[in-house]
This record gives sequence, structure tokens and C-alpha cells, in this order.
Amino acid sequence: MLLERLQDVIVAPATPGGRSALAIVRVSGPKTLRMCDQIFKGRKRLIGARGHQLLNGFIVEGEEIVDEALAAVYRAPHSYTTEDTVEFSLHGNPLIVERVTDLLIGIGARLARPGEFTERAFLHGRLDVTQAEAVLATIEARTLKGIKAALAQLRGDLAKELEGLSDRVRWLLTLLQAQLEFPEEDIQEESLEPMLEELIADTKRLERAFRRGRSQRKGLAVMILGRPNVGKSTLFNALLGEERSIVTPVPGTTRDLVTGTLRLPTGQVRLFDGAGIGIAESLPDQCAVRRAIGAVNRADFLLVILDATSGFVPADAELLKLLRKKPGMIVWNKTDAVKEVPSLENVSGEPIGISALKRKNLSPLLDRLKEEASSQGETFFANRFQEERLEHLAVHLRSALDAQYLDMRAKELREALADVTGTDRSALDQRILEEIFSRFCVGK
Ligand SMILES: Nc1nc2c(ncn2[C@@H]2O[C@H](COP(=O)(O)OP(=O)(O)OP(=O)(O)O)[C@@H](O)[C@H]2O)c(=O)[nH]1
Ligand SMILES: [Mg+2]
Repeated sequence: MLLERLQDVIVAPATPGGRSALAIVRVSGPKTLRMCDQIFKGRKRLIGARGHQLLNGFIVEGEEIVDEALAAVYRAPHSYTTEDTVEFSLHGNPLIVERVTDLLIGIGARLARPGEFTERAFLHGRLDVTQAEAVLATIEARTLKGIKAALAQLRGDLAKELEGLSDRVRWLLTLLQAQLEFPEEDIQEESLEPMLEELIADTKRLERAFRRGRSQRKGLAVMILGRPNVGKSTLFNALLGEERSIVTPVPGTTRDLVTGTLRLPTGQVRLFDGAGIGIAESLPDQCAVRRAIGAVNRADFLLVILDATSGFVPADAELLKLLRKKPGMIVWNKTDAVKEVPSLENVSGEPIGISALKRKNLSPLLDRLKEEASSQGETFFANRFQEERLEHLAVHLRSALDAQYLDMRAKELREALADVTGTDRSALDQRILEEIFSRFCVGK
């Protein structure tokens, strides 16, 4: 079924709808050149063109000229899809783009599904699934760092990482097998343990890189949290520079999750303001708190707001605990209303004092967000399935390390190997493919 589809010539606009200087219509598949020759008249026929050649001419329907166009010819296998491909550069009028697309459909081409060009590159083996993911990430990334990381992944860096991991699991399994079969040989069992530990550490490192990828693709998700009335919404509005969230002196003002986008030089931050987390008596309050906690769980970075006028209260301790699991910073708000900023002991990182109301001392906070948005370190863009597999891998490696008997250890390692090799193309089923490629835009 999949391979049958590869026989079709597919066509789609590769540039967004709307008016622009130029627009591109992409055509790919086995009979592309012959088909395009039927609608393109230049000095030379496309079928006789070399690969990577540009020809100018006219798109025609019978005798009528539809547009003046430039045809870029790519011959198999040297094209994005590895098939014969033509990209028509047209004048950027949606009516022209639609007409050219329709003309090709009229003579037998099929409108491409989202991501189908990239899917073909994948099916023909030019890209692996990690690279297909990287193509998507290059288009979607909301930070400059994200684009850079996506391009590195496109060169195959993640595929190499995963291959490295599977080689190491396989090698451990071989050593273990040798111990099981030739117990009299002196293969030190202990020597496996440091290798396993190192492998676990590398899996964790990759998990962190996946997490970074997620935030760089969508923009850093920052949740403002604190007890009711500490000034979360005031800060949210101050950071965005507009009155987005309702502020009143009454605790429990914010109920729905309010979001806004902050554009920093290093990338985009998605800012979230929600209900104050504290005692919720009414049902609406409970729902609001649940919603805020959901946002805390999904966030990449937390701004924990404390009220300088009340000082530290026991309920704040619960909020600070969240910083053990996620990066974030502690902010004393309302410092304009106190003589001295309260002190905090036993917390990591220096809390900062601000006044959201007077917009005082917001720059260290913005600097920190800027730094987080550019987040240093390795980044990979993984899909849900790859993330899950890596999580399972870590679990099996950990169980292998803890296993008391060699055969149990071998069993866990075999499962670990299945997890890590599961990310290659042979084991991918249709469901995974569809999920990945459906997130692409048409024409890519
Ligand atoms: N003095 C002073 N008052 C502030 C400051 N920030 C906020 N407030 C006041 O504190 C009250 C509550 O502010 P909000 O921003 O609504 O607080 P919140 O944390 O969003 O409250 P809930 O949505 O109810 O959880 C308002 O009267 C604000 O004007 C500040 O920096 N200094
Ligand atoms: Mg509020």
C-alpha cells in the first residue's frame, strides 16, 4: 500500500498561501518530468534537462499562458525525495499557485498529503526518522538555538547517538552471555557495572537533550506560580507590557490559565498565569487550582512568587519543593511595601526581590529567562515514541543494574536493546509514521 503510493506523482505548493514576490509549487514522482513538460514551455524540454538545472519558460494551458515561471529540475536520486522532482517558481499570487497545482492534478498528479515529500525521502532511505523529525523541527523551532540543533540533527547526530547506545547495550549483552556460558572463564562481573552506570548516565543526558528540544520547538514554557494574591497576574502583565490578566486586591481573582508570548532576543517564551495555589474551598476554586497545577507540570521553567509583605509561610514550602524537579527561580514580590526583603534559608539560588506593581528590578528576571531560552547544552528533537523508548531504556538499564542474577540481567538488557533499536526505521509501524508526517505542512 505504502509502496504503491510511491508510484504517484505528487504536487503541492511549498510556500504559504497569500500574496508574495514568489511562490513555489513542488512536483515529485517517477513521471514528473514528462508530466511537467505538458504544462511548461521553455526553449528546452524538462525531460532533456540535467539535474540541478534552472530553465525559464511559461506555464501554459493549451494556448493560454498561465504565468511566466522558472523550473528547477532535480533528477533522481539527487533530490529531496530522491525522485525526479521539479520546483516551479511562480509569481506569488494564490490564484496562479492554485491553477498550476490544478493543471498538474488534471493531467494525473495527486495533491500531496502533509509531509509527503519528506515521507518519500524517508521511505527511499535518504532520511531516517530522527532526520525527518529534524526537518519538522527546523521549520517549527521558536529559538535560534533550536534551529541550529535541528540542523545538526538533520546531519544525523541523533541517529549516531542512538546507534552508539545500541552498540554499547549489545556489547554488554555479549559480555554477559559469555559469563553465563563460560562461568569458569575469568570475566570480571564487576566490570559490567561501571559500564552499565555510564550507559544509564548517557541515557539520562539524552533525555535532557530531548526535553530541551521540546522547549526550543515550542518556545520556553514559563509558569508563574504562588499562593493567591501574591501578585502573579501583576507580574504577568508587567512582563508582557499589557494588561492581559485581571488584577484585583481579592485573593482568587485568576481562575483560568492565561497565556502570553514574550519575544526575547534568544527566542520565544510562553508565559502562563493561573490561579493561586492554596486552600481551595469552592468547586470552581478547586478546578482552577487543578488547572494551575497541570500547567506547572507541563512547564519548562517555574517562577515561584512569594509575598514580601507576609514573609515566608508554611504553604510556600510546598511550592519551593517543586524546584527540586524543575528549573526555576524564587521571586519576592511587593518589595516596594517592605523595608527589607525577607531572607530565605536552605534554598538553591539567590531569590530576587521585585515590585511587579512598580515594575522594579524586573531585569534580572528577564535576563534569567533570556538565558533559559537560549539554554546551553545538547538538544535533540524527538517524537513522543522516541521519548517513550528512551524512558523505557533507562528503566531496563536500571533494572539490569539492580538485578541479582546474571540471567535476569541478560533479560533486562535484551529488553533494553529492543527499546533502543526500536527507533530505527525497520521497526517503525504505520501509526508512528502517520503521526510524524501529519505534523508537517503540505508541500514539505
Ligand atoms: N505593593 C504591591 N502590591 C502589589 C504588587 N504586585 C501586586 N500587588 C497587589 O496585590 C494584589 C493582588 O495582585 P494580583 O496580581 O491580582 O495577584 P495574583 O497573585 O494574581 O492573585 P490571584 O489571581 O488572586 O491568585 C493587587 O491589589 C495588586 O495591586 C507589588 O509589587 N507591590
Ligand atoms: Mg491572578
